[in-house]
Amino acid sequence: MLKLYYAPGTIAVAVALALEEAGLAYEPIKVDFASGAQSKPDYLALNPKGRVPVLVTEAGTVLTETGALLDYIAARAPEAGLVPSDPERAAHMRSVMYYLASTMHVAHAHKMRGHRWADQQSSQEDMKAKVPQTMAECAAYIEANGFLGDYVAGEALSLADPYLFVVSTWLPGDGVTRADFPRLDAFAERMEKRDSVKAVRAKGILA
Ligand SMILES: N[C@@H](CCC(=O)N[C@@H](CS)C(=O)NCC(=O)O)C(=O)O
Repeated sequence: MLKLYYAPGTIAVAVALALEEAGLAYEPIKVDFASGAQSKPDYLALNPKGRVPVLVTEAGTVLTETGALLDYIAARAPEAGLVPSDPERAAHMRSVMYYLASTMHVAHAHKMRGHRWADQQSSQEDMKAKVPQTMAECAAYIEANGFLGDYVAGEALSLADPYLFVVSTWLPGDGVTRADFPRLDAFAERMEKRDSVKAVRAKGILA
C-alpha cells in the first residue's frame, strides 16, 4: 500500500485529499512536528529536505514535492480524471499549482519559518509582520485569475483544487479574512462538502 508521511494541516493534506479523490488506498503516517521529528536522522534518511509530504510507493520508491505527488496520483488513477483532457485547462491547472508552490506557500512560511531566510530576530519579525499583506495579495490574485469555473480548471475537480483548498485553510491564521474573496470562499465551502475532505477530516489529517 502507498504510505503518506504527513503532519496535520500542512500541504501534505493536499496529497491525502487527492488520494481520496482517486480512490487509492494509503497508510497515513504522522510526522510529529511538535517534537521536531521532521529534522531528526530517521526522517532525514527518508527525505533529506526534512519536509512533508513524502509518498512511498508499493515498490519502496520515495517521492517528494506536493505537485509531483499530485501528478503521480493522477497518473495512477486516470479514471478519476484529475487532469483536464484539454491542454489549455491542464496548463491553467498547473499554473495555479506552481503559483501555490512557489509564491503562496513561501509567503505563508515567512510567518513560522523565517529562520530559513534570516538570522536576525528583527528580520524574522519583519517578515512575519508582512504575511497578512502578502497572503491577501496572493488570495486576490487567485480570486481574480484562479478559477475557470466552480473549480480551478472548470466545473470538474482537478489536482489544483485539493492544493488550493489546503492553502485556503491557512488564511485565517495568516490574518486574512477568506470572506473578502467571495469566489475563493465559495470554492472552499464547496470543497468542504466533498467526501474526500470529510474523510481526511475524520482521519485527523486535516487538523
Ligand atoms: N515544496 C515542498 C514544501 C513542503 C513543505 O515546506 N512542507 C512543510 C509543511 S507545509 C514542512 O514540512 N515543514 C517542516 C519544516 O519546515 O520543518 C512541497 O510542496 O512538497
